[in-house]
This record gives sequence, structure tokens and C-alpha cells, in this order.
Amino acid sequence: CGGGTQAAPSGGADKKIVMGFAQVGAESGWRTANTKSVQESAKTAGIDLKFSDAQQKQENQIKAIRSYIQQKVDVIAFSPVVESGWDTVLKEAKDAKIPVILTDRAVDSADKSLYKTFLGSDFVLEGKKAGEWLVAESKSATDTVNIVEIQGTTGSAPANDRKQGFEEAIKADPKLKIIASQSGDFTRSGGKQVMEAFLKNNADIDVVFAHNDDEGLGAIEAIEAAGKVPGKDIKIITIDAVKDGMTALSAGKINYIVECSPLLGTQLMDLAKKVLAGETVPERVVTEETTFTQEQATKALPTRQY
Ligand code: GYE
Repeated sequence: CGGGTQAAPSGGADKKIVMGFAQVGAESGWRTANTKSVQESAKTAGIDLKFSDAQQKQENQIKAIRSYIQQKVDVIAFSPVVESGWDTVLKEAKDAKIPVILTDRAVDSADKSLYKTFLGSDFVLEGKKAGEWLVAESKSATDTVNIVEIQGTTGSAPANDRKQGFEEAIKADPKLKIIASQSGDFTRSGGKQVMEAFLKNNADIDVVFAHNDDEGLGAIEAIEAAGKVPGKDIKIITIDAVKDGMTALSAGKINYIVECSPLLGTQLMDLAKKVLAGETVPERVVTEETTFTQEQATKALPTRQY
């Protein structure tokens, strides 16, 4: 198709849409489920997917995006590992007239014309839900409630926003205090290491708020190794609700999980088709999510897909 106007992949008889997808990495159960969702949905939608794994490094993602631009893909989708530093490469895509869709994580670019839409969760709300549960749970406490926070990847949208939402919610009760906060990079080993250090330096920890299930699962290992009982001696709140997290919640080792859905593939392919057909799409598409207590996790587990 020549023309000079917008490339219209849907116009050609059987010309498949080509999508370049720059994934964050394979750091967590959530990410594995997300990758699977994107790959399966592309197949179902008849979209030719070029996939790259950046191993949690922004420079790798930038390289992948530049290579997609060079290959003249029809659309680029990516989940930005951190929020800042994207303007240059996004401008390059725009100049090449390749639309960009943000999925899962946000960028902090002031120029909203650098991407078509952002599909993903409301991370501030997730942090808030975690904090609100703790406020209710701590109602009858008479002493200070000492919280340690295991943050996600430094500078990432979910780490920034979950921290913010959680802090806002726990302000409701001055008994609730964050006594330490550090990044576990959204991994199990990171969560374990950070928790080991927290346990060494703080004699009295009541609650762990981990920014994802994997970090919480790592923290459980550290707590058990220190001879304490996770879920009882130290309460644990996490975000994601992947199978391993839900299993630990059902077993009482985690106390509460806020859901973050990784199943973004179908909506992503849909948005890509619309964008390429020249339809207007909403600037922001928010994923619907719930929360889980121990009983709810036990009920949900048998049919949990990921
Ligand atoms: O919570 C975490 C993953 O960006 C929402 O990234 C995603 C987060 C998710 O590593 O498990």
C-alpha cells in the first residue's frame, strides 16, 4: 500500500498487522502470565507479533523499540520498565508514523501525543486498597503498628503509585508507621534479601507490605528462616494475586492480596486494530480488579488461570 496517507494494514487483502512488543522482562509470575496473554491474544487476533524481553533494563527496551522502528512494524506496544526517559525514542516512533500503545506501565512524558493510549491498572488505587485493609485490620491495636515496605522496581509506575496509594490510606490511623522501605525489584530473591536485612535491623516488625506477590513470597522464606511465622507473627499484604500468591494466602502465610490483572492481551490487540483503522480510542483504559481474603483465595484457586 503506497498512498502517503496513514498505512492501512486492514485495507490490504490478507496483509497481517505486525506488532513489535517490548516486554519488561520475566521478573515475576505476573509477568509470565502477561507475556502468555499477549502472545496468545496476538495469535487469536491474527496479528504477527515480534516479541523482545528487556531483562528489566530500559536501555534494552529502547534498543528493541528502535529496531521495531527500523523494521517498519505497523504498531509498537510496550510496558515501560521505568516512568522517565522515553521522550526521545517515542519521538522517533512518532516521526516514523508508527503508533505506540502503552500497556501495563505508564511513562511520565508531558507530551501525550507520543502515544495513542495507555492500557493497564490503576496502581494508586491498588496501594490504597492494601492500606485500607490494614487500617480496618488494625482498629483494635493499642500499640504502634510497625510496617516494612518492599517496593517494586525503583522508578517504575507500579512502585511509585502503589507506595503513594498505600501511604495515603494509612494516614487515616496515626498508629500505622512505615519503619523501613526498600526495593526488591519485583522478584522473589529481591524480596527475600530485603526482608532478611529488615529482620536483622528491626526487632519489632508487625506487617510487610510487598508491592507484588513474588516479593511477598521471598519475604515469607526470610521470615521462616528467622524462626517466625508469616501471616501470624508478621502479617503480609501483597499485590497481583497470581497462583503462588493465592496459594500462600489460602494457607494463611499471606493475609491479604490486592488483585492486579496481567490478562491484557485481548484488549491490547483490540486497541491496536482500532488505532490502525484510524478509530479514536480512549486515552486511558483501566483494568478491572478485585481483592482477596484467605477464604476468597481458597474459593478462587481451583479456577485461577495463572
Ligand atoms: O505487579 C509485578 C510485575 O507492572 C503491574 O510488574 C506490573 C508489575 C506486577 O513484575 O509483579
